[in-house]
Amino acid sequence: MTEPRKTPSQTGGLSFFEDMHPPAADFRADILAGLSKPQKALPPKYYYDEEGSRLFDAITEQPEYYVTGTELELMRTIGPELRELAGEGALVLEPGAGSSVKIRTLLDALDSPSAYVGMDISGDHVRSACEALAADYPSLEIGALCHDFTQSLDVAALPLSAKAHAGRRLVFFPGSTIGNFELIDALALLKTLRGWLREGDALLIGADMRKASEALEAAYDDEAGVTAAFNLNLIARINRELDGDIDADALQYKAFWNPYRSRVEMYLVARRDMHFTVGGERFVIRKDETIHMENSHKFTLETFQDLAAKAGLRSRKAWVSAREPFSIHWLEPAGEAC
Ligand code: AVJ
Repeated sequence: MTEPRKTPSQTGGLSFFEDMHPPAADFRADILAGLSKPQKALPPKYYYDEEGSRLFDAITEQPEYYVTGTELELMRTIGPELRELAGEGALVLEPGAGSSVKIRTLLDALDSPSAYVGMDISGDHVRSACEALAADYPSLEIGALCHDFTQSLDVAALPLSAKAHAGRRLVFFPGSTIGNFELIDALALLKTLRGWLREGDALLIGADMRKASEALEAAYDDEAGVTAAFNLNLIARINRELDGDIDADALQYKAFWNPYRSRVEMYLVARRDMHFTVGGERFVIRKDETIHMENSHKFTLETFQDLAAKAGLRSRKAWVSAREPFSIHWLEPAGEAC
């Protein structure tokens, strides 16, 4: 069931807010399942509680974490080309919309975009982010959707104006978020996004690139310890919300570049044998055993384009930043996904 449409005055400047009721995440079940695996692993989507979101923003300001600044600078550089490729009156759709400056950079570059639709699994989050955007872009048609980007989406059914529906659809997926998925899941996600596109529409997506292991390991284990704190915050959240007693001081954050899988892997390593309880269940971690926290895959232009091609997306244009290599791809639907 979808919520009834709200008038703009009720939605703080938004044309609409709709709750597509994404399947509720089960924090307890997911954490207990992760801790019960032979290789303990915690799902990274749970990083982003209030403190976690604050810590992630702080990561993007660390000198070693080149990802956010590099992508933003590249977006600014290619603005005129994006304007050309998108044409007039594009409908911009952003899965996993945050409160980021990247979307503003894109909207500023485009030639009178017809509408923007932000989507996020957290309804409150996407609603306030889109309301803030609406305050800055009062003449732009803006909608917010509580939606899980791994679900399909009928774009034609969104309550947008005829003008917006007539525009070229431009799906914006920045940040190299695609790199946090296992390749098989990244492929599935690209296929899902491909499903939102018609002939002539496009996916604009950021993908971080392979580079020297020193730069990668520094980016994911900054001097100031913010990335370590970001990881340990999930342990604090588990202790707080699931009545856990994990001794966070006995866990050491460790990030390393795995060249064979072309990804940075992030772990918490036990400094000693640990016995703990979470959600009423008992667990043991031996000294030097790890909890796998996250992966961040790094691509070359070819490996990313090959992945996109498998999802039925053809590369129209790709740009690489001048300093730390980061790529932005303009992909268009090509035949069928395999
Ligand atoms: C979510 C893709 C933006 O992998 O670079 C950063 C997540 N984790 N530092 C990344 C992350 C630790 C980040 N992105």
